[in-house]
Amino acid sequence: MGRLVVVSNRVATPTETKGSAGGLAVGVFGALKDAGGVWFGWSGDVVSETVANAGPTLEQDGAVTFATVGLTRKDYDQYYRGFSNATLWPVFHYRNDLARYEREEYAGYRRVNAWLAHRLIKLLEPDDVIWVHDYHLIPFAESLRAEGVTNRIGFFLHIPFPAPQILLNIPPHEELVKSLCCYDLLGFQTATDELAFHDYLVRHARGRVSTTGDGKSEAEAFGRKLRTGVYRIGVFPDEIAEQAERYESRQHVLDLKQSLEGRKLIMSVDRLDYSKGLVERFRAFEHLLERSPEWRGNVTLVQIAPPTRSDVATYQQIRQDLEYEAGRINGRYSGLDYTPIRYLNQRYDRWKLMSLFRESQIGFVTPLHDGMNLVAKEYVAAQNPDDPGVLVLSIFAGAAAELSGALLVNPHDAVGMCEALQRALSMPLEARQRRHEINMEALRKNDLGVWRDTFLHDLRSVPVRKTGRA
Ligand code: ADQ
Repeated sequence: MGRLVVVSNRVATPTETKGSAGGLAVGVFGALKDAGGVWFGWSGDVVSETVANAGPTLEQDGAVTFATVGLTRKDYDQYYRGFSNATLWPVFHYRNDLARYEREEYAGYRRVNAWLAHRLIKLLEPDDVIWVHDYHLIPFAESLRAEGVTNRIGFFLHIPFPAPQILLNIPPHEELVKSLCCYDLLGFQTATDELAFHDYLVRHARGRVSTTGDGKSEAEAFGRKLRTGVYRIGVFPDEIAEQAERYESRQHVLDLKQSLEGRKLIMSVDRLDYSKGLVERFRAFEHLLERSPEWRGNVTLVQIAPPTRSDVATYQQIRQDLEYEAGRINGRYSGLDYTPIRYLNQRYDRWKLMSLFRESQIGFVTPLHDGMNLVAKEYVAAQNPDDPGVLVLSIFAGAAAELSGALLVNPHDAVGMCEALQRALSMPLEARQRRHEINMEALRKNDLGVWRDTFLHDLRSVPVRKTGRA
């Protein structure tokens, strides 16, 4: 079996791959350790051109090499802050209204992909299998192929793939899809995402799609052939359960319990991002307090949302909007000893989050669009099976296709979300346990290891190309 080469925008540090039970970094690192190989990508540093070109920096951990490069300010602005996060991210999350398109940024995006691919080449061995992750790296395989690389290359998209009518908003949509067709295997989070990609091929690229016996698809477009499939990313539920239980009587949980004074707790944890539906969520909670006076003073929403991408303008706006909403709702319903929304703008350690999830009666996870949403899965896994909380989940999270024990809501329907909260708050133990069991079964059936192993098995089964150029 050849080595595995993982390529992602950011590379986890060797410490991150060990620290957090169940994290994505741990899952991917597991596969790297088994096969031996390289994890390649951006270090997260912005550096001078000389330093960037001197890379990659190599760090060895057993059979795994962590290979990272820095980006220049211009590359960072055009590739990362620009086309990746101000064009692709919003459009792929159906927020054309927040997207901008600049030709120079797109050119920078392609230039950085080609440059990264070139830097990887000297680390490659002939039978390596290459697994590329996410929207920052759509043209990566095309750049490798242009340099004659014939290895098997797979791509997993962590975010939604938009319906063709939405994708058309990005002027070079055709080039992007053509680049995707240079991969041997494309993995999507849900059947809806895969279907949207097929739809584009058939309706806008005169392509063809057929299904293979094993539920996967073969596609042909732009004179290229590739396979596609659905690989739902998961967590390691039993490790999370064990972690949540182990830390449930630590000081941070006791402090929270004491401060709640017997009130019910609704927990939400997200990166501060407009795709996560935070404003809509706060308004739904406001509806609960408005329509159900009996809950005023008796239920608290804890929202943990550390800022991300704070140098992208739309992220500054969402932060302001949320602060305004939290202040407004708290101004309306707070008492001398009661604050309805506790909005915390900071990151928490994973073990702390899991034990806080276990303490809460509701996990309130309501993105407007989300590839999967691992928080929903982590919330379920962290519950005490003897007295589990209820997951209230958006139909627009990829996780909704699997977690049929959740109360599903439409995040655009504030009253509907409020009704789901009412239902969850007063749900009898037996019903909560039944729902929890259904969800846990889904998590165990399709854990992070299954996601990783199935994708890699399928990628290794693809016939090798004879020439680099597609
Ligand atoms: P994200 O948009 O980052 O990921 P999500 O899957 O919810 O979304 O979270 C990823 C991880 O970050 C989870 O393990 C979570 O615990 C952690 N996290 C989130 N908020 C945190 C906080 N406030 N403090 C500490 N940790 C926090 C993208 C896609 C998702 C997809 C994942 C994985 O947008 O749809 O599920 O990749 O494929």
